[in-house]
Amino acid sequence: MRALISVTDKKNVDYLAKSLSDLGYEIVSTGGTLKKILDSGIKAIDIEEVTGFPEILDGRVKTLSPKVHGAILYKRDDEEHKKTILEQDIEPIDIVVVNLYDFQGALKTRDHDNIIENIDIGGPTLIRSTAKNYKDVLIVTDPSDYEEVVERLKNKTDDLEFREKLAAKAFSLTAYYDSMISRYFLNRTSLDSKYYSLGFEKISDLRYGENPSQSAKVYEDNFVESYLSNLEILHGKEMSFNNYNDLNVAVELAAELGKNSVVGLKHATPCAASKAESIYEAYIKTYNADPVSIFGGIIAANGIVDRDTAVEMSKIFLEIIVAEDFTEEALEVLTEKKNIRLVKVDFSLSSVNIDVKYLNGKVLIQDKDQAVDGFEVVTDKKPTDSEIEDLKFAMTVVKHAKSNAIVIAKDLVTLGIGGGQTSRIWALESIGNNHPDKSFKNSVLASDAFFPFDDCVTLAGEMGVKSIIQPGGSKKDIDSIKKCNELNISMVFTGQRHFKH
Ligand code: 93A
Repeated sequence: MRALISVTDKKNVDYLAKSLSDLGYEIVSTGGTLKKILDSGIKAIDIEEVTGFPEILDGRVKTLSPKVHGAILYKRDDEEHKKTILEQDIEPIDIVVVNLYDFQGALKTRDHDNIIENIDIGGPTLIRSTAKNYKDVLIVTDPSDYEEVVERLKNKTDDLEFREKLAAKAFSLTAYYDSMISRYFLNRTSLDSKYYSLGFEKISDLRYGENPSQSAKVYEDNFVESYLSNLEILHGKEMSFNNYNDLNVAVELAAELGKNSVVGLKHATPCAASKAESIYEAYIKTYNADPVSIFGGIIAANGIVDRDTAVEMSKIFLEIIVAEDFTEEALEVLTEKKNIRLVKVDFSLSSVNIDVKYLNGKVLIQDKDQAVDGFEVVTDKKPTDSEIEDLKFAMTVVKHAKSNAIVIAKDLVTLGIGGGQTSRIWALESIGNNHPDKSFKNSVLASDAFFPFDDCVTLAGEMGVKSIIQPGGSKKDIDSIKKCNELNISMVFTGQRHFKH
């Protein structure tokens, strides 16, 4: 009986080699792995003795030999195969233990030559050969399986079901590994390939999905470094499916609004936002902008939460506070609340320019909606400088609200956000209805898409709006422009629609 061991992650390999050796397996191994095994005082032979060929090309060719792959791939119950093995003087291999060159780690070095060197060829080939012949040969790719493998071999419970599971794990590893390599090359060459594999690593099971009846998991996209890559949960229960989804939107918006902005969010749509001189000031403004919806919501702060801010935040029930960081004193205040989640994200990392939607058997992949940029004044009246700041602010917020969406803002604070409405005028009406006591005098308005009629302008004028930003592009733009001129409202067109569904 023979076991071939060739691993980059050498964790517990001595335990495994010793156990297999004790069970009567002859250990065959490659360069670094062999050294580690021999150094632990376990008997093993060099792969070169099996291949009859030295490791060449700096180890690029070590196990790529018919002596190795014949030993793995031959079907034990096939007379022709058996004959061939005997004729070719090939000694069977019964167990293959492999894990791969650290391609993911090499990506971080951003050194192309080093990355190329870390593309494992022989390893995946061993894995695929063995997993294909899983009925006869055991494939072990995960060090956390070593103990179970040894136990099952000892008790002779390494049944077909177990072997097939190990094969499934092995093929999912090589598929993941290849998808990382393919993304690296597609990225470099900007090739629009016919085939596209993303490749995700599971980081945890979630208690449930969007609703308790749905099961769910969370995976990491190791190919990118973005806001949520180094997410740290400093306090509170584990994150739920909705927590992740909501937090992502809140962070994206706070990042786009910039330093010292604070976003309040519920059900993946912002309910209030502001940008100020400090996180404290921004939090107070955001809270006051909608003290109703924020109950049980998420606060994203693009900056450091200090003690005073924490005291204010602790006055209401919040699901999550996500921030660039928290001072020690702020943590003391906030950790007194058991149910709140305190999360740290790195706002200095960038957003990932990819948006994926899985439909029933179709996958839609698009670029992210780009930042708000540039506009053209279309009315007689021009917006003032401070109105321009507010218009850009409101457009940034409306971009992150569900369509149809309208945002009214003033002095870099939202006065009302109407999102997720099936009619545009309802989005605007809902702002007035939801904030009955609020004055919208001298405010600005942003719309995520054009006005099909002049009804929104008419209502905005009645509410006290003085300036409007919208993409434009309706056949009836002229009606809205005329109405603005009539009501002495300035209006700008961006030419960029921001639907979000
Ligand atoms: O360079 S390779 O692609 N060529 C090979 O023939 C080969 N065989 C095994 N890499 C190869 N391996 C890999 O070497 C294994 O996948 C394993 O990760 C690694 C172990 O090398 P060492 O034992 O020298 O540390």
